[in-house]
Amino acid sequence: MARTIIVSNRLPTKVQRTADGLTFQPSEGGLATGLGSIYRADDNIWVGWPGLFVDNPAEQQHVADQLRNDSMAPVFLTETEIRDFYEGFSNSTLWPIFHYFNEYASFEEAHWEAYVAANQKFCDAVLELAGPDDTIWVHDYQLLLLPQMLRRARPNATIGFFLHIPFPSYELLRVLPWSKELLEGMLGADLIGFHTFYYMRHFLSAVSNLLGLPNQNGQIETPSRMVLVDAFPMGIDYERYASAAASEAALAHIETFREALRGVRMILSIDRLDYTKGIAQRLRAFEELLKRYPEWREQVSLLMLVVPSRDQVTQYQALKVEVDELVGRINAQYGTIAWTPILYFYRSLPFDQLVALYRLADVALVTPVRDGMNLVAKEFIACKADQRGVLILSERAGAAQELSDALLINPTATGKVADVLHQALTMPEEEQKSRMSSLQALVRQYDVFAWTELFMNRLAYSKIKQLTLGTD
Ligand code: GDG
Repeated sequence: MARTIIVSNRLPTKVQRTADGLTFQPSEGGLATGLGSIYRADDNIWVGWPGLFVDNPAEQQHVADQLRNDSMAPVFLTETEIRDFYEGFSNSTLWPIFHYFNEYASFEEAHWEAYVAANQKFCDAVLELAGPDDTIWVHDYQLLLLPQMLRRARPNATIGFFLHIPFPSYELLRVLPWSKELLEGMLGADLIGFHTFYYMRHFLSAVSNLLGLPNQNGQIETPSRMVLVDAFPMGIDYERYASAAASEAALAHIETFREALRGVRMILSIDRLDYTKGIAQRLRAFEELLKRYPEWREQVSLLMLVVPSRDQVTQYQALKVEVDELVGRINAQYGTIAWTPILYFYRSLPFDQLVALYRLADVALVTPVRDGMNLVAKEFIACKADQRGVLILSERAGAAQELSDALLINPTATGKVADVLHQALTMPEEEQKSRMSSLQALVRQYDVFAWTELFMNRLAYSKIKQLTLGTD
């Protein structure tokens, strides 16, 4: 029977080393939930790195055995691969370039070589499991070369690829010395998916400019095959967030948080510590709110949850220092004995506390300078049981293409964001509810299950099309 094999850099299980040995915890990411129904069904499997360095063969065997019970197969990365492939080419070359931070990018030949070798390692792991008729769905920027590698080994396989981050304009992409190889790598797939129409357009123009391959309505004819390109905006598991936010556990947390806030309104911000998320811009906008609208002093706090991320990469360390300093300065300048302007947490919170914060917040302030989609914005919407609350969203997040009833802002326009914050805090309840109900209808309908189904159906269709065109 034909199977589906999901491949991503990280597995949907977090393996961690503790004093008591290795622990295995399901990851709560949207991808894991959305694809859960696929990889756990039949003989399907998810291939990826378990997220930590394991070199002892007995320990590797133990990890593999544990994961196999939950339909996963590990790819073990060496310390050099973690440094050069993951922290190096993936997070210090591709991530900054694809998010328009070209001044942050490094261009190391050794990192590129490690990237090619690591993609080959993932390829070998998939080939060990995949039969010639299996469907393979590859995810994200760490594995751009994998579709082509798989295609060479399995010419008839059905291969899908989805990019979770933006695809940059041709002018940015061409900065990369390896841009052609990366595009060719992606073109090994039958179907290539992006979050938005704009990313798709950038990709198509790069393929045309760099490889000389034109397209017709998102269909690229390569010398050997037809490749389909399309936009699939990713959704969330809406019901999971909505029901968790209405649960007893969440309500108990909300009560505790509400008491601690003592009537002070709350603006919420949640993200990984990443320079793409506009955290410093957000802090400056909140400071500007306190400056321009002094009536909000002692009346509103910014609750900022920042989840540690990629702390081995230099720019992330520098950003941590910048954010710490900004928070310290603003709190020192405006804080009083009774009120702390910014409640700042550098850690991740358990799921039921997270949804309690979403439900309690008056405003969600989502200000990335670039973001493929941004699921936080959608999760906030799903948690708003009483439809009160306002979403302020950067127009540079993929999510802004869909969530037009949010208050859309340019994150670098500090003064304007402060004005929009004031607008959100004073928005009549009726308007809040009418905006929120249309946002909810949209996020509920296009959830992560709909997204998965749409992609898989289109992938199956792309294969049928290949066969009827006889280009296979
Ligand atoms: C990439 C793209 C795209 C955060 N803090 C806690 C916590 N989270 C969860 C959120 C959300 C997830 O992390 C973050 O997802 P985002 O989509 O906002 O951002 P990235 O991590 O950058 O994801 C992005 C995404 O891929 C999917 O394609 O949308 O553009 O960059 O689910 O809830 N979860 C818990 N505690 C926390 O403290 N439990």
